[in-house]
Amino acid sequence: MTTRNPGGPLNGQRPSTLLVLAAAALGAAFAALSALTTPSAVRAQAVPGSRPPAAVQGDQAQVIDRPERHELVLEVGPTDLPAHSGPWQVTQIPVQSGTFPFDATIHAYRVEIVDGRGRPVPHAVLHHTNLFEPDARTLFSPIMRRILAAGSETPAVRVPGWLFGIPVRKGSPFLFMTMLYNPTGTDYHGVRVRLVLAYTRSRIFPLWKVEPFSMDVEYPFGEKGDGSMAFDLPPGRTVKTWEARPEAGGRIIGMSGHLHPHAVELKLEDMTAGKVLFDVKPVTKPDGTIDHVPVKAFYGWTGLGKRIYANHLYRVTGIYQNPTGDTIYHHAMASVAGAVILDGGWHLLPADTTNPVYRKDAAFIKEGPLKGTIGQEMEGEEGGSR
Ligand SMILES: [Cu+2]
Repeated sequence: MTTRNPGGPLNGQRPSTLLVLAAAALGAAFAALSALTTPSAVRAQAVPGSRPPAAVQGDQAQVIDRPERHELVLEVGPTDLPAHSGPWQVTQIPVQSGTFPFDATIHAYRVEIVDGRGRPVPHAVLHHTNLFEPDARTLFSPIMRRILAAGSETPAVRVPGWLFGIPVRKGSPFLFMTMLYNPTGTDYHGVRVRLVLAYTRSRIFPLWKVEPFSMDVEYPFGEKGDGSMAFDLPPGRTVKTWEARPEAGGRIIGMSGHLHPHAVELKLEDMTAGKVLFDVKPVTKPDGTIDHVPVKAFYGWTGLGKRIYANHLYRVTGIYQNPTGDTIYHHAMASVAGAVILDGGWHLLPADTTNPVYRKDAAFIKEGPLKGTIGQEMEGEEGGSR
């Protein structure tokens, strides 16, 4: 959503930025985790296979365990992707559901995309993918739990499985959403998307089970209430904030965020204690666009993590400086994301499915990847951490 290019492959239409945000933010959460350890991110690769195409155009994701590789594969599709198609020109795969087959923690994930003959498809066709857990909520908002997310630019993310992991539980449901398009000049048929989760099943490891979190200045649904997290930038300075109390206390072990061009600062404060927990300026490229938002890992002599308390109020702030004389519409986003060790050990934060905020979020998710409003295209989406 950073560039205005109505003639681009996405035809000037903007998918739900709520979900785009989730992809960026959860990538940031994993990036924060990996910053605590030796980063060993490797480029996501499609693994060639020779599965015949099967008709699975229902609403169930296939769940395939690869026990020898400690990988759980969630697969959706097939669909066809004609060359030079925006999201509105391809047949999107509806949101698919499934259940986790066993208790595990996830410490790495990647996306594989293959065509009907099992050949790899370029990751350029993936706009974003999200994994939700309907029975649970997020730490700072009663919306549905976001387990992880990825976009085409997301490298495979990996942290040591003995050290950290995000728990999933046997029998708990998930929703898997994928948005595809095809900016390339090649037609792809029978395309399937696989979210490959590297898991640990151990009574001892990982040492820390963590919960991802994010806070956006436009939470929960944006100023127009349509799920769009993008806001307008009038000339000069714009400051946006959102405040919430977390559902549980804990220790934040790492953080990053997501910003667009003209952003100057992003911070998270404990308003109750009057403390700044995170305060960064984006790293920009020579042309002024965002290269990345710094990743901060919190550990040192005083121990692991920065404390957050359930009875404290937290504020996320995004600051922009628009140097042009004109308002830039639907331009800006600002969110922080990270990973928390919950007090008392990891526990599910149960969803209150009667909460109106939960219900509205769930309705947006079930509408599928094209939910959202007409706006700018998001080819220039950037600024998340890698
Ligand atoms: Cu964005």
